[in-house]
Amino acid sequence: MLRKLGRLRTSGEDGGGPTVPPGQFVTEKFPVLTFGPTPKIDMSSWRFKAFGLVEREIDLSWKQLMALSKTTVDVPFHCVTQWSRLENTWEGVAFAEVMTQVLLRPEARYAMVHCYGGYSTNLPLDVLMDDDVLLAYRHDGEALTPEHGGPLRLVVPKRYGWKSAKWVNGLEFMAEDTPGFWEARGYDMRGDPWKEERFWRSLS
Ligand SMILES: Nc1nc2c(c(=O)[nH]1)N[C@H]1C(S)=C(S)[C@@H](COP(=O)(O)O)O[C@H]1N2
Ligand SMILES: [Mo]
Repeated sequence: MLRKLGRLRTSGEDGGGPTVPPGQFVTEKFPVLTFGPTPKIDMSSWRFKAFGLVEREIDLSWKQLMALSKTTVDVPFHCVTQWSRLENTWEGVAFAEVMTQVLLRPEARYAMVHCYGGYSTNLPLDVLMDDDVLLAYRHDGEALTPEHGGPLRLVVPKRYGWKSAKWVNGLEFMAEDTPGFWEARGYDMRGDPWKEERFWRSLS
């Protein structure tokens, strides 16, 4: 059940400002939003690659990724279809921690996040390096289910949900901002929920 948020947190509660971006409804549920089927992923052949504008490509196994240090963040999740789930605890590896394994070429400014199943989304590196961005494998104390992006998904709390790519398997580093799956189909290149950067043209 989606309920309209008629309540803005007052300054007494957390220092002021609304907790929900404009045009969003709050839900306690966790809807599944996927274009197409949930991909079947075999963990023995699972890989995470970094390529494009890197000095050397990397190709990590699950074990290698899990050897990196872990982090937990408590953050909201805002889908462009207007639901916001305000309290989410994600556990995983900080994006910045993954980047300790990658030596970028100086021209790299953006990343295309690639996924099992063929989905992709583009983000600037400065957004990805924020300390609340992670590659998550747990949500609210449970292993991330396949529908929600297990074994591993990106979480970018300060952008609409379509940027939080599920079933991530690679990062492609780029000099120019290039549209991903939804961005090529009318979604905004940036997708900041506080600025309501939803679509760059009306979707048919
Ligand atoms: N690989 C992949 N990642 C994806 C999507 C998708 O279709 N495929 N949908 C996006 C959208 S639009 C949203 S709102 C969130 C939803 O995540 P959830 O299904 O865990 O709620 O996943 C995003 N990541
Ligand atoms: Mo979404």
